[in-house]
Amino acid sequence: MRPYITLTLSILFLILAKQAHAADSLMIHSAWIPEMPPVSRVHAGFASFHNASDEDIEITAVSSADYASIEMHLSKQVDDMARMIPQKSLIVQANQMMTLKNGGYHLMLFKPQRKLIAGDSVRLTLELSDGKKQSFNATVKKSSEENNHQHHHH
Ligand SMILES: [Cu+2]
Repeated sequence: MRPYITLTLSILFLILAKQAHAADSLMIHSAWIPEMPPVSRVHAGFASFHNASDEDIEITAVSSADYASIEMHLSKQVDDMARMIPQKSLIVQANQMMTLKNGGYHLMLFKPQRKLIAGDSVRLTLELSDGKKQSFNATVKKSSEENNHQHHHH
């Protein structure tokens, strides 16, 4: 009986340790929201997700107190038309960097709950497929600002 219990506990510990590790393995870099005119009811959100673990990480939902709802989209060219296709989840592959960008995967943030201007910070929360949540800040920036910034790096 006893060796069996020990073995079960060891396995359980390994599983828990692995899950804890997985949740800490998603790093979020340079999250930003292009500043929009105050009348705009929908904003875009961009970031880089770095999965430093050996297992895929699935983002199943995104939320923020600053928006009524948030969707994950993929921009695609369909018959010469630019379409945005809602995604049920985003998968950040093991040991990969996924960069949300214009014309690719991005966040769509609906109905801002307050006036958001360049320099403001928005708290976003990701929900992962294992039930864990991970929060991060996105900075509101003028689009031109970010373009200049990116230009600098190249
Ligand atoms: Cu979209």
